[in-house]
Amino acid sequence: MALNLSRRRVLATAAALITAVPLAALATANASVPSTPPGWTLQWSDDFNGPANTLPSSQNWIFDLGHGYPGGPGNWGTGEIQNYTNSTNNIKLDGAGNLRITALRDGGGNWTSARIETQRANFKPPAGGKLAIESRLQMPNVTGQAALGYWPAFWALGSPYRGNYWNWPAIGEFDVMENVNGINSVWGVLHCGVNPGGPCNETNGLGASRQCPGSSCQSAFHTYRFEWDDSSSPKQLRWYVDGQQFHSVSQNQFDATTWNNMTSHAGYFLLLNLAIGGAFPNGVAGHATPTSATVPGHSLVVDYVAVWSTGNGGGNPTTTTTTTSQPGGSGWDAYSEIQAEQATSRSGGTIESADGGQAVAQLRNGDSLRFSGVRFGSAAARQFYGRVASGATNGASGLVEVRLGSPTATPVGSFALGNTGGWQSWRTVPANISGITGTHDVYVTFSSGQPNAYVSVNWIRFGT
Ligand SMILES: [Ca+2]
Repeated sequence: MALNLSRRRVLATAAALITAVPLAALATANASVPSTPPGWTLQWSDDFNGPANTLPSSQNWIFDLGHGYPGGPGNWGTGEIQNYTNSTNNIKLDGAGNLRITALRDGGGNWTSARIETQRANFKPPAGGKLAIESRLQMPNVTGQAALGYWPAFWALGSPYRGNYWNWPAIGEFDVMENVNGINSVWGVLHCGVNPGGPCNETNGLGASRQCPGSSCQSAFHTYRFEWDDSSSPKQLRWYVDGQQFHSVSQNQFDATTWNNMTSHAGYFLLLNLAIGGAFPNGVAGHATPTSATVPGHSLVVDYVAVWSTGNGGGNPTTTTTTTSQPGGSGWDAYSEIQAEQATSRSGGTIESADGGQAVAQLRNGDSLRFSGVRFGSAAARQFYGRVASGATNGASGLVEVRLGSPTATPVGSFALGNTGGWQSWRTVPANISGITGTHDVYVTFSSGQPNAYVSVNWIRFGT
């Protein structure tokens, strides 16, 4: 899902290869997340099991709404025209173990559809290990003129994009599956570096495509997989359809800065969406899409999404999937995840297993965490992020505050938190802070007008 403009060169080549002869309309219904192979660990998954005509879990997914992120590029940076909603007309479970994202057009010619992204934004391999991102899905079952403008995608964006929206493509984008205009082909693309040009040849990105094996991408489910291999030399990114590799890039294609900018941050979040119109389908069609011939009502059908990891000596990868800021003689890196349970000192709360790691649970008014020697460097930090959950009842809420140097100093930033859907319903909440540079003792303090626990904290970090 290139965030802007078109990729005509890649596309023209790929389009010329299309012969689109669906072999079968076997659309097998729901399977489920495959069993985890020996040596691998399931990091996260959603099987989309649940009652028919309900939304997918908000514990797993964020619903992107409208025509862009608040403060981000218009039309999601791609020129796509639809309005994203969280209506079950556009996005729902089918009751048979699948998620359906459906593009609709109203009597006025206005298109609606849906786009979701994972709450988790820290998918990356353990150091020296591998990460696999996989989905089994069926593209909208529509081809030819009726499919003009359909643009389904399963993809990942670097976590620093969330809340910033203007740092693409340096933070990295992995397009595991993209398709336009009902063509029997999957595109896999890496976006990185600078736009235009740069090491990823933006705005095209570094991509490849191929027909779906056996039956067409539109007529049947296929399995789309991306692997980030931090264990090979050189390190490598690989794309697969039904187990057949069709694209790869290697670290030695890039300068160190480009590679580090897309791999050394906290990790990636995953997205599923069905766009209508925009630069990619327009570029392939050679004209604007959709057209009056485009037929609404077709769905991207997703059986599951799963993320596995392996490596790091076979230890428990759930504690090694993120870049963790470590205390010690050199203090903490403000821009990596600072684990709450590793606080230099703590007042209140209890350490519990949570959210794929550990967290300080059940914090209440008057509690605090101290992190001694957090290094912000010379670029002013203007964002604070807390990975938090709350099962607070009866409408209780409170503040999560950041202070420098003293637990009673005036807060440099804060956010309010009430019930997130439960004590294990984790979300990353941002707050603006005044520009901070240098090295400071950071205090996270908790303030509420009522006595009960209202927040658990997994980690904190800062951003520029
Ligand atoms: Ca399923």
